[in-house]
Amino acid sequence: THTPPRIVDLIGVPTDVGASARGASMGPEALRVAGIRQRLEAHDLVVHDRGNVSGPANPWQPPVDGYRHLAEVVAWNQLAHDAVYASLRAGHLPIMLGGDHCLGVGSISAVARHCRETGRKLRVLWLDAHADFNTSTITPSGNIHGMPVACLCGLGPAALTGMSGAVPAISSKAIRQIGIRSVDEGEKRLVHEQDIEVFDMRYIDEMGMRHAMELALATLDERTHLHVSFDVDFLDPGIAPGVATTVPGGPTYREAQLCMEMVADTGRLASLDVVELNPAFDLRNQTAELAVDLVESLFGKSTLMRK
Ligand code: Z70
Ligand code: MN
Ligand code: MN
Ligand code: MN
Repeated sequence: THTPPRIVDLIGVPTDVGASARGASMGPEALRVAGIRQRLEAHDLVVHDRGNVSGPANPWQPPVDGYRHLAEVVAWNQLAHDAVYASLRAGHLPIMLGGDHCLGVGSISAVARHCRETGRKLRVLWLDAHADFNTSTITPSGNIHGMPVACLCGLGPAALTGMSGAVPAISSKAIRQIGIRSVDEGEKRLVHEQDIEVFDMRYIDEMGMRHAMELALATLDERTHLHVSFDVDFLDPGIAPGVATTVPGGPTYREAQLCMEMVADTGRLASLDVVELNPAFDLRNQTAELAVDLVESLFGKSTLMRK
């Protein structure tokens, strides 16, 4: 059988307005320098590098009413939403190169809108050390990169919760979180209240990455749009120092590879975020190279055993 070449759009969104430290705005270029385009092309994908969208500067201000830089975060997310939505409408597979993880709101709101319009079921895999489920009243920092999952579930400022055209943008039942190991006190309560399915590091230690991913990827079918939101701080800091918020005890290289390969095996991956890569903390771009290596596995880099 003949399947048309899959077309991937690389969408750079160079911002750090939602982050705790400056530098994630250099993420898109570091991923390009690490060869993301060429590595995807080697897998028979057609890659369009759409360049970077252009948004407001980082004013580096303290929080106002529980949010840092809310206006700038909204502006960048609207740009991300519009670019991701246009890519999906064209039948392409968008890869958003962040940028900090506040951008998950815009990217996944676009995916949610697309799924609503095309009658698809959405599954979101959230690979992260953090649950990103804070709100303005419980956040310890005001940093909006700690809030995107809550916003997508309808908890947050209207300008972010309504971006997909419906509130909530996604059902909390559509989300699976993997690798979680740093959750704030109030945040914990909210994650339980919303009944988010979490495979935290304790779970992965006891049951293994294979079992966690088998459950996280269960009940997908041919109508499922699978979105992966890959926060690079998911990875153990020993292999991935190039993030602002390292949390010890993350997945090893082997565990991360298996995670990505099991996603590839589903054949359902339809959109991707790569966020929180921070070249200001990296060593010789090694974390960018690792992220590209793992993205390659997400798209089915084959081993000897599996074609
Ligand atoms: C903390 C907060 C965070 C990174 C998300 C940290 C949030 N829970 N940090 N992603 N890198 O401030 O809300
Ligand atoms: Mn995150
Ligand atoms: Mn994180
Ligand atoms: Mn290959």
